[in-house]
Amino acid sequence: MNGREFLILFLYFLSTNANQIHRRFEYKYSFKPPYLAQKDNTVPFFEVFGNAIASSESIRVAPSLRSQKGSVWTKSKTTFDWWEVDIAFRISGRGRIGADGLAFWYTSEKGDYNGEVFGSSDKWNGLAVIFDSFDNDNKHNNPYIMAMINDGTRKFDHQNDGQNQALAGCLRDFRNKPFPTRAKIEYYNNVLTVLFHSGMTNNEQDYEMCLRAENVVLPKNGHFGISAATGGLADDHDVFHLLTTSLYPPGQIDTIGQVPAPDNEKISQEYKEYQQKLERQKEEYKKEHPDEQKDDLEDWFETDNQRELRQIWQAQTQTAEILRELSRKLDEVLGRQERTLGLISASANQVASGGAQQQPQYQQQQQQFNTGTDSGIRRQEVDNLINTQNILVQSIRDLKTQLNDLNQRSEMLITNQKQGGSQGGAFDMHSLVTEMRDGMNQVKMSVAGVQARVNQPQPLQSCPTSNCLGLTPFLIAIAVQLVIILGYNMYREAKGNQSKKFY
Ligand SMILES: [Ca+2]
Ligand SMILES: [Ca+2]
Repeated sequence: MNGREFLILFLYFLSTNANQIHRRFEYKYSFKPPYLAQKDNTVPFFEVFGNAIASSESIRVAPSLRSQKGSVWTKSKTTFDWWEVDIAFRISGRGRIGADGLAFWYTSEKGDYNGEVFGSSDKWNGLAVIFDSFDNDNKHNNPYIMAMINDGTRKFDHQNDGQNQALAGCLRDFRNKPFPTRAKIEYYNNVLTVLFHSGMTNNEQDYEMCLRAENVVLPKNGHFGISAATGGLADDHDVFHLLTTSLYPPGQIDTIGQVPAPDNEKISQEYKEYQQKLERQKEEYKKEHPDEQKDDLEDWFETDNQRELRQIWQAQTQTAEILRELSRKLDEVLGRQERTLGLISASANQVASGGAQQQPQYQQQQQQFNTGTDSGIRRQEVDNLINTQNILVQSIRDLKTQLNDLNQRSEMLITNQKQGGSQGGAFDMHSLVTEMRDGMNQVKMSVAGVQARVNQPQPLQSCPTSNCLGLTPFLIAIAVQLVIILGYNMYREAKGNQSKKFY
């Protein structure tokens, strides 16, 4: 790398670095749990006024009792021009309607909690972001979030909920949410932005834009504060944290943002001392409260409401997950369906354009089987063949039965002839011959029936059963039997005539 390339890279690094806003967390203008309040209920770097009560986890700025007022203010004024403040709070009450509300302040002087505006002074100099719970003008537009700038001359118009005095605002319900509601108030380059987190999830990213105003001019140095008040109706107003970050335009951190060296050392020393003091107090507190463990354990249990809310939230999250999964699967199915439709229309086009030889092999086979264009046999033919075979077997069985019957009769006839002599022989003989003729006719008819039914051109490959009997041998056997019987009768008659001659 030569010197020129290095210079270009260095300039590029400077320019990208210069485009970013510098942010610095301001611990002197912030509070957060745990150990939010010390054992004397003071909050480091803050002052607590009125009915406000600080605990290790939160500050109850105004409790759910009638006509309460409380506030918490930074001790020192800001030393930076631009800032972002993130507050997490919960306004909750049993009533469908609550009162009065909570306000975030950035003013040149601290407000008085005995004041008329949500636990602070009227005619303030600076900014108020008001979370107004109660609908004084009955326009059904509360709870409402609004920003109002005051130069120390205007009185807040409670009757109209400050409607005509607001810089900007948004209609959001911030009461009784499962998770703490949050607001991010940013003042940078004279642009005021308020983002709001509805408290429906515990996702850090769920902020929504509430308001944005340009050309906002606030006092150069001021105090941050939070105040709240109740009236005839009363909500609990709890604040969990206030986190301040100072903002510096790109390139300014080296000059303006950088505090002078002696000051820097002083602040570091202060912070170190504060940390040590905090640790000492923690240990003392533990010594003085050996049953603290038990109290901590109680935090592990939740009230019915908390449990219910948690379950609702879990169910909601699960439902959302399932919906996402369903939607994904539906997309998949739709995709497959489209692909299949595409394939079908493509193959239809091929068939139409005479490209049948390109069909899948199984389709071809299927078609051949159905139409019989191949040398193979059709399904219907196979069925016919089996039916015919069954009929043939049955007919042959019938024939065999009749043949046995005939055989028995002829045997009986011969026996009778042997035993009965010539008495009445002629008559018996005649009737027997008639019976035999009938039997023969039956056999003939059966054979004709079988021939009519078996009209298949192709002969059976093999005999289905052991009772298989050829038609020609069968007829020959009948003929032979008849010849024997007739011959025997003729012989008997001739013998009879001879004997008559002797007598
Ligand atoms: Ca109001
Ligand atoms: Ca209203």
